[in-house]
Amino acid sequence: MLSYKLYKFFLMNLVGRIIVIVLFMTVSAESFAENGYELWMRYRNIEEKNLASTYINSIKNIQIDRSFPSLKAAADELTLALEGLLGEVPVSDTTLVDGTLIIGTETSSPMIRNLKLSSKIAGTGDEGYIIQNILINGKSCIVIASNTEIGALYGTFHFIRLLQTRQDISELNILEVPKLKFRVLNHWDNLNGTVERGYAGYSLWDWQRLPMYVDRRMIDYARANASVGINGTVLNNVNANSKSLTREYLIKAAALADAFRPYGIKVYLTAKFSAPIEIGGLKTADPLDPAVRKWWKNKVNDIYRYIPDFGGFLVKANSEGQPGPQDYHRTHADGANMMAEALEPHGGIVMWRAFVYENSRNVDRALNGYNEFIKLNGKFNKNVFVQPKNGAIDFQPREPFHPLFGKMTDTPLMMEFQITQEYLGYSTNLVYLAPLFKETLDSDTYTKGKGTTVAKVLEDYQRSNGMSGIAAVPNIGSDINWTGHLFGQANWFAYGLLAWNPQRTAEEIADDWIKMTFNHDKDFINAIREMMILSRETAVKIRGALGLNHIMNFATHYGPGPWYKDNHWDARDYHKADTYGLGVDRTATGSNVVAQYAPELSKLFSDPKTCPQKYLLYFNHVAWGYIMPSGRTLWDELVHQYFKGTDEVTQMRRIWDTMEGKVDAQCFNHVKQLLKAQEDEAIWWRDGSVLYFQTFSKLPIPADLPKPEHELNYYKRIPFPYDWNGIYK
Ligand code: GCW
Repeated sequence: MLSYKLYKFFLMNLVGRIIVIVLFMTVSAESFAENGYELWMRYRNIEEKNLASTYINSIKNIQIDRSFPSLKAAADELTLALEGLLGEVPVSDTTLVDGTLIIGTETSSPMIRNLKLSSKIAGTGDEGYIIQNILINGKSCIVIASNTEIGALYGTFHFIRLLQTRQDISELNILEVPKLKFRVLNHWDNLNGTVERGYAGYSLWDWQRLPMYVDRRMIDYARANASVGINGTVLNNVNANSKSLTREYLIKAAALADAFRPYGIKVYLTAKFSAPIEIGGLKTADPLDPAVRKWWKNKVNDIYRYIPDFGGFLVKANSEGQPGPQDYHRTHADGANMMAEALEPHGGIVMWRAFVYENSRNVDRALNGYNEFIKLNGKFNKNVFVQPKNGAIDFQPREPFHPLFGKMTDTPLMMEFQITQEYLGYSTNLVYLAPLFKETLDSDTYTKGKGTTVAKVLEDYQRSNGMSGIAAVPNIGSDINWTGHLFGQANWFAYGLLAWNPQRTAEEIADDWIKMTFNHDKDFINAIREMMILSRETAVKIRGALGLNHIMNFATHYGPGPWYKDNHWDARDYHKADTYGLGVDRTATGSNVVAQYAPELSKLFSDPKTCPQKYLLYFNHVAWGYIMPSGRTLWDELVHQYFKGTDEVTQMRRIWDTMEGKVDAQCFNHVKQLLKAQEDEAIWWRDGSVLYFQTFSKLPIPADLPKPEHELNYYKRIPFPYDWNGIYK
């Protein structure tokens, strides 16, 4: 009754109406607060008046042929960007004026054809582009030209990035070609909508409503990927479900492929090795069985009927319980080649994962992947990639590069990184991953002499094997800001740019991302960049100092667990703490993982004096009293690392706290809350781990450091409510 009266009051009364309008405006303002949905494609008005008018004068007329889908996508993006950045959209006609922006290929644009840029454009390959200021008939123009429409779209995104980061666009002479051909995201999305190790809500793929309904979000996903050059997406989890290969699901996947195509993104699927049995009605999945081979051929032909540019399969076989060729006493090569033969006539590829290990406490897991695959070097079809993770264990905060890099001389390797923070505090923690990616890519394998970096190894396969590639497990989900943590967006962004060009630095990528996501205040940029760069080392100090790894809670992969053990798994296998010291002996006196590396590295890693400190305990079992380069004993250094790590998180939190008012309030509070949680968790890790290792070292915590507040058992018992295994298995 009361509400009816109020309603009448508001409608009938002038003051009431004004109140309604004000209320509406407040609510609208609130709902337009920034929630991170736009990602780095945040096209806010350029406030610097002079710069904005220079840009406006340089972009007065856009000439682009919208009848090509990728060029239409480029034109749409430019419209959106220029409207946002400059407040106006240039005309689009055929007149040539000062400030004409010409975008396209020699096929799509007669103007580009007439410019005689052929030899230059030829050097841009299938996906590259040039961006250049050119005087045409006395008019200053900017030309974005390429061999393919997708190249022009990438060039357009690059051009928009120049504006977003406030670059001078009067003397452009850019030629970009991606260094790696396949730049892929490996989603771990399940058909029931959950995401394995996904911490940003549920899967983006709406299997129920596809193909009738394709959400606008699919286009925004494609835009984001294209803006950083990602050109492939594996839709489903490597812990695969055969159903994804049934007609019902292929039709749905085809709808996604159609949506992504203008953005240059190919769709891939995971292939469950036992699919011929599960959905094909066969009795076996033996890769040498003719009926099985035929089944895969037919299945692949079928897929191409729905998705004519289907990318291929990603396969996890004989790993963590997944079926595979070894179930039939065949090799990984037998399995991969069977699928590769079916895909080859269509131009598809196989990405065969090298993440295999014997689930046995007697074997050092770091040995397995290399041993299994090195003997198959050169035995794979030419359209097969073997895909190792960046390190031999499992996406740890820090691991040395996987020893297969540089050693698989005759079979191309495709890098697999993880963007989702499975071992790095989920989407609660701010950890900028570009330094991690760079560390691996820049690692020198020495396999063809000094300077044979992992990046070079990956790139060289393009010349030797005609294909090169990189993949990453994304952190993307249905959360409104896509990645759970706003700063998680930076990791998606950084992965894309590094996949395009592994030479780029973590710092310059961070700078671009900050400018595109937040603002252009120099002090803000410097402080946030510093915080981001520091964040990875900070995470390592807390979760894997001095080369420690895999000492998290095993059930959840969240929080500390150096004490964790069950029937199959014991964290002590990964840290080997005893009264003598700490670390895993992987030298010749131990599991001899060092022998899998080039002799230069093997020698370096085998001696605690020459082993880089960051890998010390990965390769060596070191005495508690061993004197570290700092002059401290190993024990004191370890404890110092834990304390330094937590201090750094506090520092990060404080830096962010000073940014109030410099970023949107909603974003500010989001990050502020998460940094507080990160700080609390760092203390949990620190105190729990220090007290646990102390039970072996029997040494006191250095006098200059505070003592943990509680007993070890307190930290061991801290529950983690989000029991991943309980929910999804
Ligand atoms: O470390 C493990 C993860 C699994 C994952 C696996 C893999 C997809 O805990 O969740 O399964 O790695 O990479 O295959």
